[in-house]
Amino acid sequence: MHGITPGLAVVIVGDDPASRVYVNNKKKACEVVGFKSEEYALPASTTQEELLELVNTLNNKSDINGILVQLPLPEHLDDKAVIEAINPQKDVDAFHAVNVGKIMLGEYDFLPCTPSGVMEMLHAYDIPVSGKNCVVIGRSNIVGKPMAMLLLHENGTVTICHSRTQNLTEVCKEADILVAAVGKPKFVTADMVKEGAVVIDVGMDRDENGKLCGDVDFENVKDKCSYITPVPGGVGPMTISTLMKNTLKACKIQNNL
Ligand code: L34
Repeated sequence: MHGITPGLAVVIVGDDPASRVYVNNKKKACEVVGFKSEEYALPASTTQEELLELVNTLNNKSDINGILVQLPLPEHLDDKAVIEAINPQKDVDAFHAVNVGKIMLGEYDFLPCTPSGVMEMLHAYDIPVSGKNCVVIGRSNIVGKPMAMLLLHENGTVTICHSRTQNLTEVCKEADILVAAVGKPKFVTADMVKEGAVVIDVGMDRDENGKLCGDVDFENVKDKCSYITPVPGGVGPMTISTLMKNTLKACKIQNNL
């Protein structure tokens, strides 16, 4: 309509095979929706200075509306400093402190892709959040913490569990909506799930045979709950669709549309 094509830059450092798959899926999604995507694949030996310089270049590139530095970065790189170097208006992950702060206040431009994708799924299936017991397992800045905040914004009664939580099974059993973001294969077992609960699996793990699986023991939990997301084919694709939405929004904001 306006003759502008949204542009996403994806930066990947090193050769983590899982990251490679996710980045490829993001590029494919850009193609499907007609966005421009640029990939910057840097060697694992990249220095902090080189990475910051690339981010700076992308901040100043007018045809790039969104910048995403795929995490995790190799050990010697400081992911926090890299994220803070991204122009908040181009931070389509919503990881920058400015965007995280805005989310806390409930006035944001972007939401982090995975939690936002989860909320969209709940909406699509008309699953009410207001007043429900929502339990999030995991407290990462990328998933657990923002997930809890989004559920809270929709008036859920939210509990965040983590490695020091006592009586985890009892707490999880109270959940009407249980979100697993632990990073441990099949961590959530049937005894931790209330009959009829909604179970959201954010995990991207490998089972004992090296097969992709989630944080939830799907086979044993599926008959107990009312809804459950599969891995693959659940939260992952939603993460990517939110990224496309955020990139479009960034483009609109940057072009005053
Ligand atoms: N900066 N780093 C940054 N932003 C992100 O939003 C991510 N994340 C997480 C890891 N690091 C990041 C992702 O992109 C996780 N993640 C992600 C993205 C896509 C998929 C999974 C995780 C995905 O496409 N999953 C497919 C299966 C993939 C496979 O076959 O291995 C699925 O169907 O779930």
